Amino acid sequence: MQTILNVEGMSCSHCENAVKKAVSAIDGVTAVEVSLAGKTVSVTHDGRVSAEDIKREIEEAGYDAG
Ligand SMILES: [Cu+2]
Repeated sequence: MQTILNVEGMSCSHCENAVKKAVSAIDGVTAVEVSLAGKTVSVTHDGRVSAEDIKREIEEAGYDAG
């Protein structure tokens, strides 16, 4: 399964890595691609993970996801 979300608030590669790290830590996530320029995160995951789970992790890391 793949979920693509918009991420607001990333301004540098550190932010990009912070989002990648936070989302990668979710149980059931197998791949994460973050685009700083495109303000998106593309997440490959299994059925245990919902878009809400991903959103929550990104928000806990300090960014806005939608
Ligand atoms: Cu940054």
